[in-house]
Amino acid sequence: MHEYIVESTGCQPQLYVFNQIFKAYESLDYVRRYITDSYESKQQKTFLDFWYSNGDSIVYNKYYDKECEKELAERTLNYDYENVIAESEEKRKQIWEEHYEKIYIEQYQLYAIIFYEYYKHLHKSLDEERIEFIADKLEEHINSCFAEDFAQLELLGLPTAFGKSKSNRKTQLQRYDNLQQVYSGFFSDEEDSSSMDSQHFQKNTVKDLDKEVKETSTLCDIKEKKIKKKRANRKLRNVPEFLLENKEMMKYWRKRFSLFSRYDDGIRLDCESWFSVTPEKIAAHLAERLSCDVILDAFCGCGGNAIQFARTCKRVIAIDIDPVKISMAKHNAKIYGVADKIDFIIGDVMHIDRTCNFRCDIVFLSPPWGGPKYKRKESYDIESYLQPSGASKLMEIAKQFSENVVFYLPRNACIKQVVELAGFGNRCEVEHNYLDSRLVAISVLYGENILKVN
Ligand code: MGP
Ligand code: SAH
Repeated sequence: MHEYIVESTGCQPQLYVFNQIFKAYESLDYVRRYITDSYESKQQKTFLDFWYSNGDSIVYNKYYDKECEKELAERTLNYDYENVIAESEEKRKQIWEEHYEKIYIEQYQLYAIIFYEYYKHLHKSLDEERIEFIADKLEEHINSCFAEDFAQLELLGLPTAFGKSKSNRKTQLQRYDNLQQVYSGFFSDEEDSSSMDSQHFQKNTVKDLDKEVKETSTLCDIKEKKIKKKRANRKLRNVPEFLLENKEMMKYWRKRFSLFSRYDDGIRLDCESWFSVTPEKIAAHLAERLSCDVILDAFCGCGGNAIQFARTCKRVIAIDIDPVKISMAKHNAKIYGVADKIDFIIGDVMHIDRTCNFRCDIVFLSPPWGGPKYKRKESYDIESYLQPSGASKLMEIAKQFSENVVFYLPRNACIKQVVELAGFGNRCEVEHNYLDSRLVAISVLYGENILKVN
């Protein structure tokens, strides 16, 4: 196991994706080498990757004037291309110069929390499951390696459970007021500090940001309750009856636009789909990642994944056992204008007609997890709890159609089982999908052709 890859989108809710490659039955030495790498340098490296690939979109998303954009687009229609392009570039440059440092610091603060959560999750899941290759002595070693890093973060006041229940929250958050503070003493890793300098942030360009940053440090302001959540008095209109009847289900209604950005255009969902659908940003990210000619979405439900796959793949085969879901999926796909790229099939994945003999590039599996109660288990057993059968059986079926298989699984899935599912000596890539600071689910990629790191 090694290698982090991180991705994100630049607007709310922000998607963070951390990837980790694992090899089934890896040697002890290999793991030891991995865990002795410092937390700080990993955090710094992945943050920089994140910033270099997303920083500009985050800055522009926040500051690029929508009106100005509209006006420029109109002028493009009037064939004023050259001036429009020059003006637009000038404007972007100006926005970047004015705001990037402030946004950098804000993003750094958020990122540090999310990465910390991710790291804790990763270690906990490896540790708790006592993955075969981690012997008792190694466990001690992990603790001693990371105790210092974690203690340092605790000292900085970074909350350990941001976004979760109140009782878990720490009340204080370190405010970094300028780039020097962000880096002073926090990152001791020489190699990484030098790469920082060489790439972007020459210290002599750092301005005094005191006032400016304090005003815009959103995270701190939320924590200090200066920013109040606006949603309190919103009326509940057009809420489906079955959601109103069940308090637990109302949280899914509140995040309906995160599930489908075009929810208000008439998206249809039944009860099971409300809690099972893959949020649009995660589905879109997976679709980008798995772009290919033909993809099989074997448990398509109301179409959360299938719709996004249709945007990046030439053809989608979408199967579900429930005819109601298939009809909703068709309807929803029409709203997104992609229905003609999807072949909808009502059928039981466990009994696909073996004579139909089709192949596809990738098989995507997001089976039922047993309802929202899946999270009551400390560690989710993917061989016993997944429906309609255990992960190994599902993998066996999927492999009839392609060597490349992707599972969408609960965030508390037993990592030992997840890795072993790759088969002896094979690799898999575990993606942790966060929306803002919440770990929503993990996606696991099997098959050398679709792994990111070769
Ligand atoms: P969740 O844990 O029920 O929501 O589902 P949330 O808000 O993270 O819960 P909380 O208790 O932390 O507040 C999280 C995500 O998991 C959903 O958006 C779905 O994408 C996915 N999901 C949940 N369930 C129960 C299923 C399921 O049975 N099958 C599939 N394929 N996905 C599911
Ligand atoms: N990824 C989907 C949600 C899938 S929920 C989305 O984003 O919208 C899991 C789905 O699996 C449910 O819709 C359920 O009807 C379907 N299902 C359960 N057993 C099945 C089986 N044996 N064959 C095919 N589909 C099945």
